[in-house]
Amino acid sequence: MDSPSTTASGWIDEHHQGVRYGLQGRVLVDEKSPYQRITVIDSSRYGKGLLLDGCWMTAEHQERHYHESLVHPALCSAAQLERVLVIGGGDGGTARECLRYQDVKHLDMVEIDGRVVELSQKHLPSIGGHAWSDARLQLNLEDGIAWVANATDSSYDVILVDGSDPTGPAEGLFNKTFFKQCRRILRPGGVFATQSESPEAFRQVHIDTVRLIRQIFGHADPLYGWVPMYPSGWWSWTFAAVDGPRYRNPLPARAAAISSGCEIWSPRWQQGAFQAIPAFIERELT
Ligand code: SPD
Repeated sequence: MDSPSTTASGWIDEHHQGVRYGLQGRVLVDEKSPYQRITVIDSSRYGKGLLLDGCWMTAEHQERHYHESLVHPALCSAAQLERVLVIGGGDGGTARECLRYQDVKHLDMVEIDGRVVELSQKHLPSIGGHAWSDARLQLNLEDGIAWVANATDSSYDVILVDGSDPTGPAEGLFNKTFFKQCRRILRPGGVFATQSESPEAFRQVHIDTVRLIRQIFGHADPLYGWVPMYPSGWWSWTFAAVDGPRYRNPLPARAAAISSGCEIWSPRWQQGAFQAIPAFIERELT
């Protein structure tokens, strides 16, 4: 379990492949849960933030880059939104964005580490926002891999995987068995999405993840954006559906209801973000 490195001059850094990604600030909490090391910090630039096993997860004033990119292409395009599943996402940001859609009737959040939820609610309450008190949210402190394996066929309209990097507790969220189970429990007309790492800092993991999801669902495409605090700052999310690339086309009525409350996502931004596939990745995927 890695801690972020901290310096006497107040820098908190994630180290990745010989590069440091850091914020100036101070550590508020640094503890071990049964699953991982959890660190909560307060930074001058992005407010309070969360690291797991020494890797940046989120921060108050930067989280929208990540959460809007993961949620809105999926929720604006699935045929129905009645039942949504979020695997991971213990800071609450993904659930918060999902619950902006009135058509969502029930959201299962399955987070393995209850301590991440507790510390996020205490120190980063703006990230989960109203989601924590929304009656449609059911918080399940369980293993997401077991949850999808045990779920009924065709039981969710949207499945979002908001895990950490593929080491430690999130490792099993990147393999064939897991993606096959997700396909099995997705309803017809449904959309699956997962964070799929950086095309620069996790190049091979990214390529392998997109290939595998495409093989299992039939249709899958990566969308590219930025999360400046993550390794390289360049990030991706991969969307999949069985009945065609429906995630590329936001339904106008849903998009209109959501866009004005977004900082990053809009139908226009989404179109560009799917198009912005770097040439070296496109060659690998064709
Ligand atoms: N390298 C960081 C990948 C983290 C993805 N999950 C972030 C959690 C935000 N809800």
